Amino acid sequence: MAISKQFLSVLWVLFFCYCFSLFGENGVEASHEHYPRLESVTTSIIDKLYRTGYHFQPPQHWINDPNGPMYYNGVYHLFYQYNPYGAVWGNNIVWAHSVSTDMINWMPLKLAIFPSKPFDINGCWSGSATILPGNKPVILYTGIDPDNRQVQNIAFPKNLSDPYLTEWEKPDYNPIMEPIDGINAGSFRDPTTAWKGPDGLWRILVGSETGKRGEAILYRSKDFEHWVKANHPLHSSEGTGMWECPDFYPVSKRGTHGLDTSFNGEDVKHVLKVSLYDTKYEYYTVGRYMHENDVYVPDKTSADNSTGLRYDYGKFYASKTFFDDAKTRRILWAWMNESDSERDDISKGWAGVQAIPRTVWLDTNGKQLMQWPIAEVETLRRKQVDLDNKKLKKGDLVHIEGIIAPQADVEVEFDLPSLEKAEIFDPSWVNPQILCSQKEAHVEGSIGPFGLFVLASDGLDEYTAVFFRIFKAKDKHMALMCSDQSRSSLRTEVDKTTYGGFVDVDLKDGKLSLRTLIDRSIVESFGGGGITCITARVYPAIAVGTQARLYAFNYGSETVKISKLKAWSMINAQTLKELPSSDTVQMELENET
Ligand code: DQQ
Repeated sequence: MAISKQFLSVLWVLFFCYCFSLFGENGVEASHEHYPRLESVTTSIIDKLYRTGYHFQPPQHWINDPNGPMYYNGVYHLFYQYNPYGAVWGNNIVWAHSVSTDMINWMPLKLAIFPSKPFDINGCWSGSATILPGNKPVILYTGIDPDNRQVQNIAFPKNLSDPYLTEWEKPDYNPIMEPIDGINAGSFRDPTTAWKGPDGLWRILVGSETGKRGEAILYRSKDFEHWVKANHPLHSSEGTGMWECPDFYPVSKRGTHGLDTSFNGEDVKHVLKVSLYDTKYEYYTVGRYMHENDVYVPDKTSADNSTGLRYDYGKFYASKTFFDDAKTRRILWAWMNESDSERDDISKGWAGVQAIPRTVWLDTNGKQLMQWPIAEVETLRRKQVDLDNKKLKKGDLVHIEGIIAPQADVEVEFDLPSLEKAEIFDPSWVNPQILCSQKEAHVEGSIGPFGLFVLASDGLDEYTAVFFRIFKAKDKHMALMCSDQSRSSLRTEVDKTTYGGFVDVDLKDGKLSLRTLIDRSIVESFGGGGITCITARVYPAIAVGTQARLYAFNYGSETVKISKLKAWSMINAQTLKELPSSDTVQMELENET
C-alpha cells in the first residue's frame, strides 16, 4: 500500500510554495577584510549561513543518532536523539520524530518517546524499529533507569490507523532486557532491528563490552516480549572497546537491490557495523552468517578492528540502516557530528545534522560496500553548469561559476594521464588519514593532488579540498582520497582534522569520479562511484554565503582532464510546519487499497 500520487502532489505544491523564498543570502556581508575582526561577527549572521539547506536538521537544539528509521504504509519515519532543552547532549535525551514521503522534505511531529516511566526516567537512548507480521511496527530502545542502568524497552504505536504513528506507548512490563549475568549496566545499549531465523525465533543485537572486548550480545524471542540472552555474542573483537549502535543486515551478492533484514541464503553476505565509543569512528565487516548456530564470521578481507572498512572516513557516526521495501533498497542514515566548538554550538542554538540518506549495496568485488545519495535528493537540483573536456595542467585553478556555491551538488569525472609517472607508494603508509594530513592539498605531487576546492574564499585564504592522489604500489596503482580541512576556516577554535581513505577501484580505465554535496557547513563526498566516502563539517569565517566559491584544481605535475563536470545549485528541502490532516491521508490510503 502506498500513498497516492494525488497526495504526493498536494505535498509537493506545499513544498514548492516555500522553496524559492528561503533561498536568498539576504545581504550578508562577509569579505576578506572581515576576518581579522572575526570576533565581532555576530552569531546571528553566522548561524544562518551555517544552517543546512537540504540536510535534515530541526529548527534548534542538539541532535545525534538517527533512531528507528522505517518505511510504513507509504510514509518514511525518522526518529532521532534530541535534546529539547539546548544545543548540547543531555541526560533528558528523547526521540524526536519526523515523517516524509521522500526522505528529503520532512514534517515534524511531536516527540515520540520521552522519559516518563521508571524504566526510562533518565533518558531514552538509541534503538531501532521492526515491522512485525500483520504490518505492526514496534520500537526497541535503551532506557536509563533510576539507578542509571541501561535497559532495553519496547514501545508500540498507540493507534495503528494514525498514518503518521504520532503517539507511542510503552507497556508496563518493560524493561524487556536487563543488564544481568555479568553484563556491565553502563555498557548495554542500542538494540538493532530484529530478524527472524528459520526456527521462527526473532533475534536482536545489543551493543556492549567486556573489559576492552567490544561485543554484539545476541537475544532471541518467540513473541517479541520475552527475550533470552544467547550463550555467546553474535560477534566480539578484543581491544575495540564499547560497541555502540550495532547494525546487522544481509546484502545481495548479485545486484544492488536491498534485502529484508530476515533474508538469508546462497547469494547473500552479511554486514556487521559497530560504532566505536573510544574513537567515535565506525567500522564494518562483510562476512558469512550461519543462521543455524547464530555464528557470524567476517571475511578475511575485512579487518575486524578499528582499522577496518568504514562507511565514511569523516564525521559520520551512530549510523543505522533499514530496508525500504517500496523501492527494494537498503538505506543508511547517520549523524554528522560537529566540528564547531561547544561554546559556538550554544550560541548558534543548534548542533548536529543528519547525513543525506544513502543507498547501500555490496560492491561486485564482494569485499566492501558502495553508497550513493538517494535519487530523491536530485529533485532539489536547479541551475546547472557544465564543464567538459577541460585539461587541468599543473597549478591550474578553474572557477566553477554560475551556481550557488555554498549549497550545491557537484559530479565530476577525471581522466587520468598515463599512470607511469605515479609516485611510488611507501608500504609503511598504512593509515590514509595520516597520509592525507602529511600530503595536504598544497603539497605538490605527480598525479595529483587534483580535485575540488569547496567553500573557498577569493584568494584561497579558506578552502576545503576534496582531492585524489595516485600512487604506484608493488603490483598495482592506488588512489588516495582526502578531505583536507586544514585551511577550511580562519577561525582557530574549530576542529580542522583532515580525513582520508584509499579508493579501491581499478584505475586501468584511467577514470576516477567524485561527487560532493555542499551544504553550508557540510561537505559530503563520494569517491569512485561511492566506494570511499568522506564527510566534513566546516565552519569557514569568510567563505560563507555569497562569498563562497567552488574551484577545480590540479597541483600535480601531470596534466589531468575533467572529462565531465556537472554542478547544480540546490534549493532548500522543506519542513512543513502544518501536517495534512490525518483524515486526508487515511482517505488516500484507503483509496489505494
Ligand atoms: N548515543 C546514544 C546512545 C548511543 C550513543 C545516546 C551513540 O544510545 O550509544 O544519545 O552516539
